[in-house]
Amino acid sequence: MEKFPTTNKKLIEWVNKMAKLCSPERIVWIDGSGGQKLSLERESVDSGELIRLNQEKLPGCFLHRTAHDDVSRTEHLTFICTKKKGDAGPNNNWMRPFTAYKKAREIFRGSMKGRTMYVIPFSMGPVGSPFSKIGVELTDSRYVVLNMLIMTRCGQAVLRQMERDDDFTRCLHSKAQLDINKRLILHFPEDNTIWSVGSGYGGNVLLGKKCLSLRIASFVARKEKWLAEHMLIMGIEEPNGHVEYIAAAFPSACGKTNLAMLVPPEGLKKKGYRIWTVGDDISWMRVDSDGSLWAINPETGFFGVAPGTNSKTNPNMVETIKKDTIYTNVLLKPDNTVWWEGADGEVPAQGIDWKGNPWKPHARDAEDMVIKGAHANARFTAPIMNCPSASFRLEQHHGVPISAIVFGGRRQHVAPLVYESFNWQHGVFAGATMGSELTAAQVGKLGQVRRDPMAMLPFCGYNMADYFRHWLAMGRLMAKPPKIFHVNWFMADDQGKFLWPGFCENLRILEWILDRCNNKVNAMQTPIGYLPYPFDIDMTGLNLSAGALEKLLKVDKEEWLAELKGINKFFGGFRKDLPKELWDEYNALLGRLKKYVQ
Ligand code: GTP
Ligand code: SPV
Ligand code: MN
Repeated sequence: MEKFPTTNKKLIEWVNKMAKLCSPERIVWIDGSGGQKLSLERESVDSGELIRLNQEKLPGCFLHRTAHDDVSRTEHLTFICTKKKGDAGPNNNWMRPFTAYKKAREIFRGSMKGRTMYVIPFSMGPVGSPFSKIGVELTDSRYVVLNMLIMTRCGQAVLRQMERDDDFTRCLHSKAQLDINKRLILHFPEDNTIWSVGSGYGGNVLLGKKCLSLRIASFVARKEKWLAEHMLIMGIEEPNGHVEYIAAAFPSACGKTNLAMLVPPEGLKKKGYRIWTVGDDISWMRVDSDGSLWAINPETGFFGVAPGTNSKTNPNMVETIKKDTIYTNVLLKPDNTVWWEGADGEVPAQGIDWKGNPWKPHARDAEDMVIKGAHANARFTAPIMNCPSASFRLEQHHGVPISAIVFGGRRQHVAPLVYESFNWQHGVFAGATMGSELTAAQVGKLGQVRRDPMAMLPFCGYNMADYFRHWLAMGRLMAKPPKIFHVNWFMADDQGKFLWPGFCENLRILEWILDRCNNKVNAMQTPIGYLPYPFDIDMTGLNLSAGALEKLLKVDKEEWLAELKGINKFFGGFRKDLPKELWDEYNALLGRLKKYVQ
């Protein structure tokens, strides 16, 4: 038997059992040291898993290319495996645990032959915080190890913690043959176990992220009365020096990363606003003894969308990814730096595209489609601490108090720029009925609208009807619940052109949101909620075309009545399980709209 750097019996037994199944040549424990990281990088470059980038221009940076059919989360191959089908709900693919283990075991068997199995002990949240959760990921991918070293706290400190507390989420990953026909992402919330096989793409294989921190955590959070959400967390320092925190849920590739680290636009900067980034993807929130909601970001890195990232849209991210960053599926330039569509500077005259082929601008493929240099879902993995706006409260075990929760989708029509819900229950309805157009972060048809409640449709580890009930119950646990808002940065005119400039200008809307939280401004009551009076949005330094703001702040009765039909169908899918309160909200909104004279 191997000598293991732990006395945690559960851990030793499990590692041995999984090693027996996967037959690795050897087992290596990740200790979190710089020396081990350097050797892993060296080995990855030797094996071709990583390309070392120009170390003068991009110190500590690497490029990785995935298989061509392994570039985003595969929701149709992702399953929640509970004993009862109803516990997974209509929002999840379900498989019986026995069948799932059996199917996956066949793919895992011998899958690590000739390879090393890495053991990664990791903590989601500060090590030792009562609010953190520990996991151990076994993987045969160095790329996974190097990403986990950026995205989570891992190594010795976690093993030490596991001497005190032997509970952990068992995460098993093997890239196996990277065969899409033998790919499964399986969650066993009742066993605190995750099995992922056949993929090498981030969301499918960095098991601390979506699999543990959202699917498993949401299941646990319901039992333990807290919330695990697909939300950014940001601090907004007001002109008087006071910092207020908000959490916001937007679906994948809909602007969380960009909002979480925005740089105030000129007009507002003069007032003295400053942004502090706590997290860009996941928020764990619980009610503290003061009766308000407190949030931590369980991660330590960003796994962000590359295309569109530049000094105009996201200057803080441009700074963040200049060092110690792993780029995935971007274009390689002749000087060994990287590029993507919408990056700073000139379009390179040539390069190697994300598939590893020679590339020139405007080149077309056999179907006459322009060949992209970077994949639309190309990403970078970078440490939060590289970010100029990183919050000084990242390591605080209690996190930050949340003043407002913001929901938002990507909608060309219907949803106005911003509205405030009437109360917690109405806010839960606004979150539960969120719709969004599909993006490159999912496999599916771009642009098609789907319901994505609280941006959690792909990530809720149990029946969403129970999830809504849990949200409603959380409201009753708080003496000071945050106010709930809905935003939409993506309204477009008939030509599909965005009406709102977005990005840093979104701070103008956050200012209104905070003013509402602090009872500083009045608002217009409409059937869908409170909307700003146009004159209450500070437009200093921003010129919108005539009438644009009015369009952005309009509640269109006919569009909303049509929207309610879609919501009715969606709610109907949950049958008797849907909380009555949500139907009450639905009927109340329908009644208000019918009476509404525009
Ligand atoms: P995940 O990492 O997939 O969970 O997504 P995210 O919500 O963090 O997405 P991100 O911030 O990376 O958003 C990426 C896409 O949204 C890019 O195409 C951006 O150009 C676009 N985007 C972000 N903010 C805005 C905005 O305010 N307006 C417009 N029009 N586009 C935006
Ligand atoms: C998302 O798709 O919401 C992401 C990227 O944040 S992934 O980690 O791949 O899920
Ligand atoms: Mn995400």
